[in-house]
Amino acid sequence: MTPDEGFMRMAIDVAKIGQSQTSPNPLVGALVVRDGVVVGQGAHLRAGGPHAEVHALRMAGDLAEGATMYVTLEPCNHYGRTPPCTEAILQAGVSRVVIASVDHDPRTKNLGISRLRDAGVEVQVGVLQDEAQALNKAFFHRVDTGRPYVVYKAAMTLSGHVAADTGHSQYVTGPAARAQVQQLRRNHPAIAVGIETVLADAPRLTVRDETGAATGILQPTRVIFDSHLRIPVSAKLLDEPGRTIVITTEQAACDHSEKLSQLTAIGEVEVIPVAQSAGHLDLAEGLAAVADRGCNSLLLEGGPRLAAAFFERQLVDEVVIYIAPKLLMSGKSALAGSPSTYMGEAISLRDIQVEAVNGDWKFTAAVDYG
Ligand code: AOF
Ligand code: ZN
Repeated sequence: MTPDEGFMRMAIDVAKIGQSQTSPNPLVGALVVRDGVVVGQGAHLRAGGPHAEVHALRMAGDLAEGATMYVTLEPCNHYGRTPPCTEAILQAGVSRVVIASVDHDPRTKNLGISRLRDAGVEVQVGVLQDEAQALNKAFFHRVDTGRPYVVYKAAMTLSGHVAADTGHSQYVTGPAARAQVQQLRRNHPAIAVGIETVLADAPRLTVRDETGAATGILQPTRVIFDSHLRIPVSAKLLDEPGRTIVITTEQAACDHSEKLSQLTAIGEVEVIPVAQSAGHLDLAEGLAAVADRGCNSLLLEGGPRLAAAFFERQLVDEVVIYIAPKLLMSGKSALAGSPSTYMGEAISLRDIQVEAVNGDWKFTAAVDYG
């Protein structure tokens, strides 16, 4: 590992401090290094807060003059919620900037690098680039596609069932796997389910502590896909702390205008009408609305019909599937899409990781639509 890689590794570790709390912004870490000594460090912790470079420069003070900055993402060159980092870097007199990954935000993409170079700063790009890009795969996905990075999560038996025929599902996996799911919810700014799951299971879709109380200042945005606006105004998740977005069709919003105004009168509830095709709402348009509301990623928790519709429209990017070593002789399948005819229709998974979780198995993979 070269000295540059060594410092960039530290900057990546610093960036991780902001994990799951910076959306819609990226994770960014920065170090200011003078004569081989780290004199400043910073992480971006939340949208609207100072950028990583600003924290690091403040800590370094006068020592930033003539120093090297290591930063995991190209310094911004635009006025957003905060002023451009390129100007702060130039003002502090930093003479060399080492960058892991170019920013994809069109307001800055390559412009931060050229601004610094034009001002006479030595700039090196691409040190530990793959790791830095992996860190921000959700942010880059949102900026590149206008939709959140979608992770499908399910817990099923080895026979592929998520519940018995009666709908009974408590519990498929053991306590360790269920605790991991709470952690997974913490890692995503949005959680989505279909209306059938809301009606059948009355889920709360909150991050909870051991006592069952919804905790923390960062509850995920709950997203309900509800083509016909069937959600009852009394649904308990509408009263949970945090924001709820109900995505429905323009037609349903017209047909149920009274319910629509009752729903929007509840605290942090927003109903978003989108276009309709073949009787169902346009999922991609719904996802774009979620991205526009500041969510870099979305955890899709089911049910079987909604999940299959997401896969059929190629909208799932990654899967996290917990498998319990149990066989149900009959039950509800994890996925319920259009009838299939050939094995060749199967969607392939790649980059598979399998992990034992106290008697259950966790299976993580990227989705390959070919
Ligand atoms: C950096 N360092 O720590 C972050 C950057 O609304 P703002 O002002 O926070 O700007 C958000 C954009 O700035 C975001 O889309 C991304 O391009 C960049 N984020 N850049 O140099 C940081 N968080
Ligand atoms: Zn910045």
